[in-house]
Amino acid sequence: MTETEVPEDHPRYASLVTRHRIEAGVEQGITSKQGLIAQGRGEAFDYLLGERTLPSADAAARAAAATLLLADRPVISVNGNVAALAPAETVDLADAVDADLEVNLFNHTDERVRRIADHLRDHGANEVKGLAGDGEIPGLDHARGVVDADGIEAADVVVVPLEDGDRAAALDAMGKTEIVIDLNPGSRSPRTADVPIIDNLLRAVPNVTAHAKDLADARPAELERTVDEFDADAALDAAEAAIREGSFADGDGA
Ligand code: PTJ
Repeated sequence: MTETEVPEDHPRYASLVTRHRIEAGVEQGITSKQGLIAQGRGEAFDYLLGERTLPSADAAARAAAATLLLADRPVISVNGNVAALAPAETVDLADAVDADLEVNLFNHTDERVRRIADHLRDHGANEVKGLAGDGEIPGLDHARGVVDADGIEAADVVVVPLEDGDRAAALDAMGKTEIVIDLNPGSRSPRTADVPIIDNLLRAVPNVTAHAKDLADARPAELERTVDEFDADAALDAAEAAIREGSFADGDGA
């Protein structure tokens, strides 16, 4: 069954389409095999969260939009899962906040960087960084620390969806403001982030874009207030509470 053959009235439609995208990503050489495992882990957390955007995640998405609009050099980091799941949505977000896109991989190969950059261009991106590899994230081994000098290395704000904890910590040590999208509120990366968005990438990316469009004419003082009022610890706590205290009563079974 391909993505277009999944019946839209299937109770697990969104989940099945997501799986197909990740599977296709692996077949196209965009997504790593480990990306399949990451997807499974994400799905489990999404199920526990009720497959919805919590009010705390929506507040985080708004704070993320304000942070990006205030940034001087924002960069959105794209890995193999992000490219497979939400290429057009990620390009739309970059356009809405005037951010650069940079391919940055945990399991780095030049071939996969090139394929992902082409895939993003097929979905409307103009310039995609990550091919120069002339910068570094200090404190990581070479392959995992490779970035572009005029991209992530020079950025003031970085969006790192589905990032691993080590790199999130290393980016934090470089003084970057980090926006992390991750379904697991216990992961080190959202716990390191200035703005953790505990939501499915597929919902979170278009939501940040929608908030950015809504805030496009806001004055800097209003954007700063939106950022200041956001409480990262409270957002993490709210997601953890939703997972621990949720109920399967209305579940449709996976
Ligand atoms: O393409 P590469 O080489 O850069 O590799 C990317 C992956 C994601 C494979 C790599 O960074 C990795 O192994 O990540 P982890 O350590 O498995 O962490 C992935 C995190 O993303 C986990 O906390 C998952 O819960 C979360 N996650 C998975 N799918 C989604 C998600 N969060 C939001 N939306 C999703 N769709």
